Amino acid sequence: MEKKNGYHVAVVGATGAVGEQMLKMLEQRQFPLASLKVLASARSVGQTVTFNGEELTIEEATPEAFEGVQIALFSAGGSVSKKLAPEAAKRGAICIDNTSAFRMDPNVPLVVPEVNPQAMEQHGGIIANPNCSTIQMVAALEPLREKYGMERIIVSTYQAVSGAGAKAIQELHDQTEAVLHGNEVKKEILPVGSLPQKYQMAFNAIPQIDVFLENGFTNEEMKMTRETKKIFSDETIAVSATCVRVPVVKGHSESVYVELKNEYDLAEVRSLLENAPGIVVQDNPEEQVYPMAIDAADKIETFVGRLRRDLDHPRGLHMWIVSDNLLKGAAWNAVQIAEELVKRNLIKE
Ligand code: NAP
Ligand code: 3JM
Repeated sequence: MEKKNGYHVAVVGATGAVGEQMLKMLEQRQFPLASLKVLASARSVGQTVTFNGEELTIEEATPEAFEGVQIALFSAGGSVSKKLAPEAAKRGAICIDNTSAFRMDPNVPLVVPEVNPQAMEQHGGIIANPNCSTIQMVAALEPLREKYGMERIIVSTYQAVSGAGAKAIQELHDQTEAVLHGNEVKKEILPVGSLPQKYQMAFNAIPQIDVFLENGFTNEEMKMTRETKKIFSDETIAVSATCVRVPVVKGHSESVYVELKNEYDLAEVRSLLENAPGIVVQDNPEEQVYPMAIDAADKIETFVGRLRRDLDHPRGLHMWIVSDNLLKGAAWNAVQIAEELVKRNLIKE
Protein backbone atom coordinates (compact mmCIF):
# COMPACT_ATOMS: atom_id res chain seq x y z
CA MET A 1 0.00 0.00 0.00
CA GLU A 2 1.63 3.31 -1.10
CA LYS A 3 0.26 6.83 -0.62
CA LYS A 4 1.86 10.26 -0.66
CA ASN A 5 1.16 11.75 2.76
CA GLY A 6 1.82 10.11 6.07
CA TYR A 7 4.29 7.63 7.48
CA HIS A 8 5.79 4.32 6.43
CA VAL A 9 4.58 1.83 9.03
CA ALA A 10 5.20 -1.89 9.61
CA VAL A 11 3.21 -4.23 11.86
CA VAL A 12 5.24 -7.23 13.03
CA GLY A 13 3.05 -10.16 14.12
CA ALA A 14 0.20 -8.97 11.89
CA THR A 15 -1.48 -12.40 11.86
CA GLY A 16 -1.69 -12.57 15.68
CA ALA A 17 -4.34 -11.56 18.21
CA VAL A 18 -2.57 -8.25 19.02
CA GLY A 19 -1.47 -7.61 15.41
CA GLU A 20 -5.05 -7.91 14.18
CA GLN A 21 -6.13 -5.26 16.70
CA MET A 22 -3.19 -3.03 15.73
CA LEU A 23 -4.45 -3.01 12.15
CA LYS A 24 -7.96 -2.29 13.40
CA MET A 25 -6.70 0.66 15.49
CA LEU A 26 -4.62 2.14 12.65
CA GLU A 27 -7.74 1.89 10.49
CA GLN A 28 -10.18 3.31 13.06
CA ARG A 29 -7.89 6.18 14.06
CA GLN A 30 -7.15 6.94 10.39
CA PHE A 31 -3.47 7.01 11.26
CA PRO A 32 -1.65 8.92 8.51
CA LEU A 33 -0.04 6.17 6.44
CA ALA A 34 2.20 6.50 3.41
CA SER A 35 2.61 2.71 3.35
CA LEU A 36 1.78 -0.26 5.55
CA LYS A 37 3.80 -3.48 5.66
CA VAL A 38 2.30 -6.52 7.36
CA LEU A 39 4.99 -8.87 8.64
CA ALA A 40 4.92 -12.28 10.35
CA SER A 41 6.90 -15.54 10.32
CA ALA A 42 7.88 -17.44 7.16
CA ARG A 43 4.87 -19.72 7.89
CA SER A 44 2.42 -16.96 6.96
CA VAL A 45 4.10 -15.50 3.89
CA GLY A 46 1.53 -15.03 1.10
CA GLN A 47 -1.47 -15.01 3.45
CA THR A 48 -3.52 -11.83 3.31
CA VAL A 49 -5.09 -9.52 5.85
CA THR A 50 -7.68 -6.85 5.08
CA PHE A 51 -6.95 -3.22 5.84
CA ASN A 52 -9.41 -0.47 4.91
CA GLY A 53 -11.03 -2.88 2.47
CA GLU A 54 -7.70 -3.59 0.77
CA GLU A 55 -5.97 -6.99 0.82
CA LEU A 56 -2.41 -6.78 2.14
CA THR A 57 -0.01 -9.69 1.68
CA ILE A 58 2.04 -10.91 4.62
CA GLU A 59 5.80 -10.69 4.17
CA GLU A 60 8.46 -12.35 6.27
CA ALA A 61 9.85 -10.25 9.11
CA THR A 62 13.55 -9.96 8.22
CA PRO A 63 16.04 -7.15 8.94
CA GLU A 64 15.77 -5.98 5.30
CA ALA A 65 11.97 -5.71 5.54
CA PHE A 66 12.47 -2.56 7.67
CA GLU A 67 14.26 -0.54 4.96
CA GLY A 68 12.36 2.74 4.63
CA VAL A 69 10.06 2.00 7.60
CA GLN A 70 9.56 4.95 9.99
CA ILE A 71 7.37 3.30 12.65
CA ALA A 72 7.45 -0.44 13.46
CA LEU A 73 4.81 -1.88 15.78
CA PHE A 74 6.08 -5.19 17.22
CA SER A 75 3.90 -7.94 18.71
CA ALA A 76 5.49 -11.24 17.71
CA GLY A 77 7.00 -12.31 21.04
CA GLY A 78 10.11 -11.32 22.94
CA SER A 79 12.66 -13.26 20.89
CA VAL A 80 11.48 -11.68 17.61
CA SER A 81 11.69 -8.20 19.16
CA LYS A 82 15.15 -8.87 20.60
CA LYS A 83 16.41 -9.92 17.19
CA LEU A 84 14.57 -7.51 14.88
CA ALA A 85 13.80 -4.30 16.82
CA PRO A 86 17.51 -3.29 16.91
CA GLU A 87 17.70 -4.06 13.18
CA ALA A 88 14.65 -1.89 12.48
CA ALA A 89 16.02 0.90 14.69
CA LYS A 90 19.38 0.72 12.92
CA ARG A 91 17.50 1.38 9.66
CA GLY A 92 15.89 4.50 11.12
CA ALA A 93 12.54 3.14 12.38
CA ILE A 94 11.08 3.95 15.78
CA CYS A 95 9.99 0.61 17.22
CA ILE A 96 6.97 0.47 19.53
CA ASP A 97 7.45 -2.89 21.17
CA ASN A 98 4.58 -4.80 22.79
CA THR A 99 6.75 -7.53 24.30
CA SER A 100 8.62 -7.67 27.59
CA ALA A 101 11.99 -7.77 25.76
CA PHE A 102 13.09 -4.18 26.45
CA ARG A 103 10.64 -2.89 29.07
CA MET A 104 13.11 -2.84 31.94
CA ASP A 105 16.04 -1.58 29.85
CA PRO A 106 17.01 1.77 31.42
CA ASN A 107 17.59 3.22 27.94
CA VAL A 108 14.10 2.30 26.72
CA PRO A 109 11.13 4.46 27.70
CA LEU A 110 8.14 2.48 29.02
CA VAL A 111 5.13 4.58 28.10
CA VAL A 112 1.45 4.93 28.92
CA PRO A 113 0.48 8.21 27.22
CA GLU A 114 -1.95 9.26 29.99
CA VAL A 115 0.83 8.85 32.58
CA ASN A 116 4.33 9.55 31.24
CA PRO A 117 4.21 10.72 27.61
CA GLN A 118 7.29 12.88 28.16
CA ALA A 119 9.42 9.72 28.62
CA MET A 120 9.21 9.01 24.88
CA GLU A 121 11.29 12.13 24.11
CA GLN A 122 14.38 10.21 25.31
CA HIS A 123 13.93 7.23 23.01
CA GLY A 124 16.88 5.65 21.23
CA GLY A 125 14.84 3.89 18.53
CA ILE A 126 12.78 1.63 20.81
CA ILE A 127 9.79 2.53 22.99
CA ALA A 128 8.23 -0.22 25.09
CA ASN A 129 4.53 -0.79 25.63
CA PRO A 130 3.91 -2.12 29.15
CA ASN A 131 2.13 -5.37 29.98
CA CYS A 132 -1.65 -5.27 29.49
CA SER A 133 -2.40 -5.61 33.22
CA THR A 134 0.00 -2.80 34.11
CA ILE A 135 -1.33 -0.37 31.50
CA GLN A 136 -4.96 -0.28 32.64
CA MET A 137 -3.97 -0.16 36.31
CA VAL A 138 -1.54 2.77 36.05
CA ALA A 139 -3.87 4.68 33.69
CA ALA A 140 -6.60 4.56 36.35
CA LEU A 141 -4.32 5.17 39.34
CA GLU A 142 -2.33 8.10 37.91
CA PRO A 143 -4.89 10.84 38.77
CA LEU A 144 -4.97 9.59 42.38
CA ARG A 145 -1.20 9.19 42.63
CA GLU A 146 -0.74 12.72 41.31
CA LYS A 147 -3.21 14.22 43.78
CA TYR A 148 -2.59 12.26 46.98
CA GLY A 149 0.67 10.34 46.48
CA MET A 150 0.66 6.55 46.61
CA GLU A 151 2.35 4.23 49.10
CA ARG A 152 1.11 0.79 48.26
CA ILE A 153 -0.84 -1.15 45.62
CA ILE A 154 -2.23 -4.66 46.09
CA VAL A 155 -3.87 -6.03 42.95
CA SER A 156 -5.57 -9.27 41.95
CA THR A 157 -6.30 -9.74 38.27
CA TYR A 158 -8.95 -11.69 36.39
CA GLN A 159 -7.34 -11.94 32.96
CA ALA A 160 -8.88 -12.90 29.63
CA VAL A 161 -7.47 -15.74 27.55
CA SER A 162 -6.84 -13.45 24.55
CA GLY A 163 -3.78 -12.18 26.47
CA ALA A 164 -2.24 -15.59 25.75
CA GLY A 165 -2.72 -15.31 21.97
CA ALA A 166 -5.02 -16.51 19.22
CA LYS A 167 -4.49 -20.20 20.06
CA ALA A 168 -5.63 -19.68 23.65
CA ILE A 169 -8.90 -18.07 22.46
CA GLN A 170 -9.50 -21.11 20.26
CA GLU A 171 -8.68 -23.44 23.16
CA LEU A 172 -11.29 -21.83 25.42
CA HIS A 173 -13.94 -22.15 22.70
CA ASP A 174 -13.02 -25.79 21.99
CA GLN A 175 -12.88 -26.77 25.67
CA THR A 176 -16.21 -25.10 26.47
CA GLU A 177 -17.87 -26.95 23.61
CA ALA A 178 -16.23 -30.24 24.64
CA VAL A 179 -17.41 -29.88 28.26
CA LEU A 180 -20.96 -29.02 27.19
CA HIS A 181 -21.08 -32.01 24.84
CA GLY A 182 -19.43 -34.39 27.29
CA ASN A 183 -16.43 -34.85 24.98
CA GLU A 184 -12.76 -35.19 25.93
CA VAL A 185 -11.25 -31.81 26.91
CA LYS A 186 -7.95 -31.14 25.11
CA LYS A 187 -5.38 -29.11 27.07
CA GLU A 188 -2.58 -27.82 24.84
CA ILE A 189 -1.96 -24.11 25.48
CA LEU A 190 -2.90 -22.79 28.94
CA PRO A 191 -1.68 -21.80 31.43
CA VAL A 192 1.69 -21.28 29.69
CA GLY A 193 2.37 -22.40 26.12
CA SER A 194 6.05 -23.19 26.69
CA LEU A 195 5.60 -25.37 29.82
CA PRO A 196 4.56 -29.05 29.73
CA GLN A 197 1.90 -28.91 32.48
CA LYS A 198 -1.50 -27.83 31.10
CA TYR A 199 -4.84 -27.24 32.83
CA GLN A 200 -8.44 -26.93 31.71
CA MET A 201 -9.44 -23.27 31.31
CA ALA A 202 -13.16 -23.72 30.57
CA PHE A 203 -15.26 -23.36 33.75
CA ASN A 204 -12.09 -22.76 35.79
CA ALA A 205 -9.79 -20.04 37.19
CA ILE A 206 -6.02 -20.59 36.98
CA PRO A 207 -3.72 -18.66 39.37
CA GLN A 208 -0.74 -18.75 37.02
CA ILE A 209 0.15 -16.42 34.16
CA ASP A 210 3.68 -16.80 32.77
CA VAL A 211 6.33 -18.80 34.65
CA PHE A 212 7.00 -18.92 38.41
CA LEU A 213 10.05 -17.10 39.77
CA GLU A 214 12.14 -17.92 42.86
CA ASN A 215 10.26 -15.44 45.07
CA GLY A 216 6.97 -17.33 44.60
CA PHE A 217 5.46 -14.71 42.30
CA THR A 218 4.89 -15.37 38.61
CA ASN A 219 6.67 -13.40 35.91
CA GLU A 220 3.37 -11.68 35.00
CA GLU A 221 3.00 -10.56 38.63
CA MET A 222 6.57 -9.27 38.72
CA LYS A 223 6.00 -7.44 35.41
CA MET A 224 3.21 -5.51 37.15
CA THR A 225 5.49 -4.70 40.10
CA ARG A 226 8.55 -3.61 38.13
CA GLU A 227 6.76 -1.83 35.30
CA THR A 228 4.54 0.20 37.67
CA LYS A 229 7.59 1.48 39.54
CA LYS A 230 9.29 2.43 36.27
CA ILE A 231 6.25 4.17 34.75
CA PHE A 232 5.58 6.11 37.98
CA SER A 233 9.35 6.83 38.33
CA ASP A 234 9.03 5.72 41.95
CA GLU A 235 11.02 2.78 43.27
CA THR A 236 9.53 3.27 46.75
CA ILE A 237 5.95 2.47 45.80
CA ALA A 238 5.00 -1.02 47.10
CA VAL A 239 3.29 -3.16 44.45
CA SER A 240 2.23 -6.79 44.86
CA ALA A 241 0.06 -8.70 42.43
CA THR A 242 -1.78 -12.00 42.06
CA CYS A 243 -2.54 -12.72 38.41
CA VAL A 244 -5.31 -15.15 37.55
CA ARG A 245 -6.53 -16.39 34.16
CA VAL A 246 -10.32 -16.71 33.86
CA PRO A 247 -12.53 -18.06 31.07
CA VAL A 248 -13.21 -14.66 29.50
CA VAL A 249 -12.25 -13.94 25.88
CA LYS A 250 -11.63 -10.17 25.97
CA GLY A 251 -11.15 -7.76 28.88
CA HIS A 252 -8.96 -7.94 31.96
CA SER A 253 -10.60 -7.10 35.32
CA GLU A 254 -8.60 -6.02 38.37
CA SER A 255 -9.46 -5.74 42.03
CA VAL A 256 -7.12 -2.99 43.22
CA TYR A 257 -6.46 -1.84 46.79
CA VAL A 258 -4.33 1.30 47.20
CA GLU A 259 -2.97 3.13 50.21
CA LEU A 260 -2.55 6.80 49.45
CA LYS A 261 0.02 9.07 51.10
CA ASN A 262 -2.51 11.73 52.06
CA GLU A 263 -6.11 11.68 53.30
CA TYR A 264 -8.66 11.59 50.51
CA ASP A 265 -12.29 12.44 49.95
CA LEU A 266 -14.26 9.77 48.07
CA ALA A 267 -16.35 12.30 46.11
CA GLU A 268 -13.15 14.02 45.03
CA VAL A 269 -11.62 10.68 43.96
CA ARG A 270 -14.69 10.04 41.80
CA SER A 271 -14.47 13.48 40.24
CA LEU A 272 -10.72 13.13 39.55
CA LEU A 273 -11.38 9.84 37.78
CA GLU A 274 -14.35 11.24 35.86
CA ASN A 275 -12.13 14.00 34.50
CA ALA A 276 -9.12 11.81 33.76
CA PRO A 277 -8.19 11.16 30.11
CA GLY A 278 -9.15 7.69 28.86
CA ILE A 279 -11.04 6.80 32.06
CA VAL A 280 -14.77 6.13 32.35
CA VAL A 281 -16.35 5.83 35.81
CA GLN A 282 -19.13 3.23 36.03
CA ASP A 283 -20.03 3.21 39.70
CA ASN A 284 -23.58 3.14 40.94
CA PRO A 285 -24.16 0.24 43.34
CA GLU A 286 -27.83 1.15 43.83
CA GLU A 287 -28.48 0.50 40.15
CA GLN A 288 -25.98 -2.40 40.01
CA VAL A 289 -23.69 -0.36 37.74
CA TYR A 290 -20.03 -1.39 37.63
CA PRO A 291 -17.50 -2.22 34.90
CA MET A 292 -17.56 -5.67 33.33
CA ALA A 293 -15.27 -7.32 30.78
CA ILE A 294 -18.14 -8.01 28.42
CA ASP A 295 -18.95 -4.26 28.22
CA ALA A 296 -15.31 -3.11 28.01
CA ALA A 297 -14.57 -5.44 25.05
CA ASP A 298 -13.78 -3.53 21.82
CA LYS A 299 -13.56 -0.17 23.65
CA ILE A 300 -10.37 1.85 24.02
CA GLU A 301 -11.19 3.33 27.45
CA THR A 302 -10.40 2.00 30.93
CA PHE A 303 -13.48 1.55 33.13
CA VAL A 304 -13.46 2.09 36.90
CA GLY A 305 -16.04 1.28 39.56
CA ARG A 306 -16.75 -0.29 42.97
CA LEU A 307 -15.02 2.74 44.54
CA ARG A 308 -15.08 2.36 48.32
CA ARG A 309 -13.14 3.24 51.43
CA ASP A 310 -11.22 0.54 53.23
CA LEU A 311 -12.98 -0.46 56.45
CA ASP A 312 -9.88 0.01 58.63
CA HIS A 313 -7.14 1.94 56.87
CA PRO A 314 -7.96 5.69 56.74
CA ARG A 315 -6.04 6.16 53.49
CA GLY A 316 -7.04 2.82 51.94
CA LEU A 317 -9.22 2.71 48.80
CA HIS A 318 -10.69 -0.21 46.87
CA MET A 319 -11.60 -0.16 43.20
CA TRP A 320 -12.40 -2.40 40.23
CA ILE A 321 -10.63 -1.61 36.95
CA VAL A 322 -11.58 -3.18 33.60
CA SER A 323 -10.25 -2.67 30.07
CA ASP A 324 -9.93 -4.50 26.76
CA ASN A 325 -6.52 -6.15 27.12
CA LEU A 326 -5.89 -6.24 23.37
CA LEU A 327 -6.78 -2.54 22.93
CA LYS A 328 -5.67 -0.29 25.83
CA GLY A 329 -3.63 -3.27 27.05
CA ALA A 330 -1.74 -3.59 23.77
CA ALA A 331 -2.78 -2.30 20.32
CA TRP A 332 -4.43 0.99 21.30
CA ASN A 333 -1.66 1.97 23.72
CA ALA A 334 0.86 1.28 20.92
CA VAL A 335 -1.04 3.31 18.30
CA GLN A 336 -1.61 6.04 20.90
CA ILE A 337 2.19 6.20 21.35
CA ALA A 338 2.55 6.47 17.56
CA GLU A 339 0.02 9.34 17.51
CA GLU A 340 1.95 11.05 20.31
CA LEU A 341 5.21 10.65 18.36
CA VAL A 342 3.54 12.43 15.44
CA LYS A 343 2.24 15.22 17.73
CA ARG A 344 5.68 15.68 19.24
CA ASN A 345 7.34 15.70 15.83
CA LEU A 346 9.62 12.84 16.84
CA ILE A 347 9.44 10.83 13.62
CA LYS A 348 12.37 11.10 11.24
CA GLU A 349 11.62 11.99 7.62
P1 NAP B 1 -0.39 -14.70 18.77
O1 NAP B 1 -1.84 -14.53 18.52
O2 NAP B 1 0.14 -16.05 19.10
O3 NAP B 1 0.40 -14.12 17.49
C1 NAP B 1 1.79 -14.20 17.38
C2 NAP B 1 2.24 -13.40 16.18
O4 NAP B 1 3.67 -13.39 16.14
C3 NAP B 1 1.79 -13.98 14.86
O5 NAP B 1 1.54 -12.94 13.94
C4 NAP B 1 2.99 -14.78 14.43
O6 NAP B 1 3.09 -14.98 13.05
C5 NAP B 1 4.10 -13.86 14.87
N1 NAP B 1 5.36 -14.58 14.97
C6 NAP B 1 5.64 -15.67 15.71
N2 NAP B 1 6.92 -16.06 15.50
C7 NAP B 1 7.45 -15.21 14.60
C8 NAP B 1 8.71 -15.09 13.99
N3 NAP B 1 9.70 -15.94 14.25
N4 NAP B 1 8.92 -14.06 13.13
C9 NAP B 1 7.93 -13.18 12.85
N5 NAP B 1 6.70 -13.25 13.40
C10 NAP B 1 6.46 -14.25 14.27
O7 NAP B 1 0.11 -13.78 19.95
P2 NAP B 1 -0.44 -12.32 20.39
O8 NAP B 1 -1.41 -12.48 21.46
O9 NAP B 1 -0.78 -11.54 19.18
O10 NAP B 1 0.85 -11.72 21.08
C11 NAP B 1 2.03 -11.47 20.37
C12 NAP B 1 3.06 -10.90 21.33
O11 NAP B 1 2.64 -9.63 21.78
C13 NAP B 1 3.22 -11.73 22.62
O12 NAP B 1 4.16 -12.75 22.42
C14 NAP B 1 3.65 -10.71 23.61
O13 NAP B 1 5.05 -10.56 23.63
C15 NAP B 1 2.99 -9.45 23.11
N6 NAP B 1 1.78 -9.15 23.88
C16 NAP B 1 1.80 -8.04 24.58
C17 NAP B 1 0.72 -7.68 25.31
C18 NAP B 1 0.80 -6.46 26.15
O14 NAP B 1 0.35 -6.53 27.23
N7 NAP B 1 1.33 -5.36 25.71
C19 NAP B 1 -0.42 -8.43 25.33
C20 NAP B 1 -0.45 -9.60 24.60
C21 NAP B 1 0.69 -9.92 23.88
P3 NAP B 1 2.70 -16.40 12.37
O15 NAP B 1 1.20 -16.33 12.19
O16 NAP B 1 3.44 -16.37 11.10
O17 NAP B 1 3.12 -17.46 13.30
C1 3JM C 1 2.13 -11.21 27.04
O1 3JM C 1 8.11 -13.98 24.16
C2 3JM C 1 7.05 -14.57 24.33
O2 3JM C 1 6.95 -15.78 24.26
C3 3JM C 1 5.84 -13.75 24.66
C4 3JM C 1 5.38 -13.87 26.08
C5 3JM C 1 4.26 -12.90 26.39
C6 3JM C 1 4.51 -11.60 26.85
C7 3JM C 1 5.91 -11.09 26.92
O3 3JM C 1 6.66 -11.45 27.84
O4 3JM C 1 6.25 -10.30 26.03
C8 3JM C 1 2.94 -13.32 26.23
C9 3JM C 1 1.89 -12.47 26.54
C10 3JM C 1 3.43 -10.77 27.20
C11 3JM C 1 3.66 -9.41 27.75
O5 3JM C 1 3.00 -8.49 27.31
O6 3JM C 1 4.47 -9.25 28.68
